[in-house]
Amino acid sequence: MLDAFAKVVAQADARGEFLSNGQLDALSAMINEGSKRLDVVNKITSNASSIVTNSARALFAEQPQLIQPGGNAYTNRRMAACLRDMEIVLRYVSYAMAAGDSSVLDDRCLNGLRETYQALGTPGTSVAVAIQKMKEASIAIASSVDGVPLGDCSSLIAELGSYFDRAATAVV
Ligand code: PEB
Repeated sequence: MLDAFAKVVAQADARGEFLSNGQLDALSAMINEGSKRLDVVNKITSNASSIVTNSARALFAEQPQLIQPGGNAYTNRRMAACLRDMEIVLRYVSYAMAAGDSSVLDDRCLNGLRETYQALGTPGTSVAVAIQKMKEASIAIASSVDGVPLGDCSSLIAELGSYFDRAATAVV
């Protein structure tokens, strides 16, 4: 598990080189946007349950067969497992956002997840739709103004989106 700093150190060390100017510039940009980054993490963290439930509701409205007899989210047990899975993915995306690096998401959540869903008979494409809905909800919340003057958050929002895309791609 790496963060943005440990990642560039590992990359430079693998080549036996000092950190490059490009690497230093990227770390410096990361430090300059540090408070915004933590704000994004905080907004997701404090709205996690509504992000999960609203996204699940939207998924089941689009794909009602999932909650009908024979569907993979039919019965309370499977519904609970589904909501739990969505929360796990959102939690690891929030960790990746905090770390500025996807390795925690990759190693501890996505590694082997496609195969797990195949073995369970859980439709990965539906999980990907659920993740996409959490992406939209999280970006809407992270970019909301709340009466506070909003600076340019475009690169942080793009980065946040990329972690969700990574998760969605990993399950299909
Ligand atoms: C991954 N999900 C399920 C299981 C596992 C995971 C390992 C099997 C064991 C269990 O039920 O607990 N666990 C989960 C995860 C990590 C982990 C992400 C990462 C660290 O440790 N069903 C649907 C939807 C979708 C869904 C499409 C969006 O119809 C999910 C939610 N996951 C789902 C369901 C089950 C499951 C298990 C329904 C139960 C399947 C079953 O037992 O038949």
